[in-house]
Amino acid sequence: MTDRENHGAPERVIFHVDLDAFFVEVERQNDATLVGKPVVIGGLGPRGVVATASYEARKFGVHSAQAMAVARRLCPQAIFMRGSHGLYREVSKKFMDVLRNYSPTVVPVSVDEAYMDMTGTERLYGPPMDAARAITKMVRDELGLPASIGIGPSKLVAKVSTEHAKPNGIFQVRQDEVEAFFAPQPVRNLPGIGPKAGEALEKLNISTLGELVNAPDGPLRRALGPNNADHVKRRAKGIDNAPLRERAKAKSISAETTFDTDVSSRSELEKVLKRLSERVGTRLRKSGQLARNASIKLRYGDFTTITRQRTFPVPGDGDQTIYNAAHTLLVTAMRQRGDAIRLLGVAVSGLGEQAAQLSLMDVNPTAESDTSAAIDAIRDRFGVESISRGSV
Ligand code: TTP
Ligand code: MG
Repeated sequence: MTDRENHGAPERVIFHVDLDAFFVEVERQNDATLVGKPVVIGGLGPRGVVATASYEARKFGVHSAQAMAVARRLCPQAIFMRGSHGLYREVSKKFMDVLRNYSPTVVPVSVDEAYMDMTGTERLYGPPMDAARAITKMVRDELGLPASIGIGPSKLVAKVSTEHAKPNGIFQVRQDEVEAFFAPQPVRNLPGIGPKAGEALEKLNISTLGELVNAPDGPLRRALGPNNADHVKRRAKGIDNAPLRERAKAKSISAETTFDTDVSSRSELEKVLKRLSERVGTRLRKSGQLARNASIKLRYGDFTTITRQRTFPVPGDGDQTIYNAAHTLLVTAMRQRGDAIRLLGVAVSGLGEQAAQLSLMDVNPTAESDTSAAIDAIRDRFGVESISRGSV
């Protein structure tokens, strides 16, 4: 007998809906010549990063967060584009509105992804598979975009199911199928297992969720920390009782690096600052929000730590916007105290929807991104050295 039967509560029906190759499919709406071809969207400059790739390009190994230079090597025949970020935010809103036709509980988790509570909707829409088919059809009819849906008794199971549904599919896992579904999955498929935890588990010879469930607690706790180990083990069994509406959205997005040896070289710090800005920018754009401020965090060799914050002229999500503000802060801080630095961090805050409305009022927060695109286009034609921005 399962826990659920003990409690007599009805099985929850949670949908996790995620658009397929979101940025690419929006571009295809505007330009049908992109259909069926490998398309890669992201930063086109020399240090650019892939935001997303069409499934045709993924076959060559191209994926999100990869260096654009690597993507170009793997799939030189692809069409490379900077993308239209203001448009993605607008389409994202319409997508969430479509979902709200089917459930009062729609919880967006990123620009192209939401959880829906579909418990008790059978009388309205029929079995979950039928409801899911109706939703993907409406998304296709209204927005022209392909979506995939994972269905499960919890957010966790629904989310993992979506990976099996993609692209353009629906995949349902019922409560009594959860354990068997999870056991053979690689540990990294479990949301929350990042590269670090993945590595720690690898060292313990744990590669699947089934192995994780059966691993002895001692080593697991030493590898992941005592509280985290228990939590991860429960999730590896597919146990997740989290309500759909969890904590409030993150108030900030940050990335930081601790150096092996303290650094005082300005050019070295600028290089790292650039990389951190790009990492934060990528996550910000994925969240579909704009930020009002950027901040830096500096920890010196003696462990004193400072943070400094700066507000953007207009809310933005561009790597360059973030880098410019962070750079100004770094230069000022270094002038005040020139000691070697142990840790460098970049964050954005003041995240919000209110900011997105600005773009509809023609204050164009992506103007800088568009400039980047123009520069990138010239670079593509005449080589990297032909034009460089004054400030960098
Ligand atoms: P995802 O849903 O992760 O990716 P996707 O929609 O492109 O492809 P699929 O869901 O079919 O696997 O992210 C949604 C969008 O967010 C994506 O189109 C581009 C953006 N994004 C980034 O800019 N950087 C990233 O690292 C990721 C993962 C996404
Ligand atoms: Mg997606």
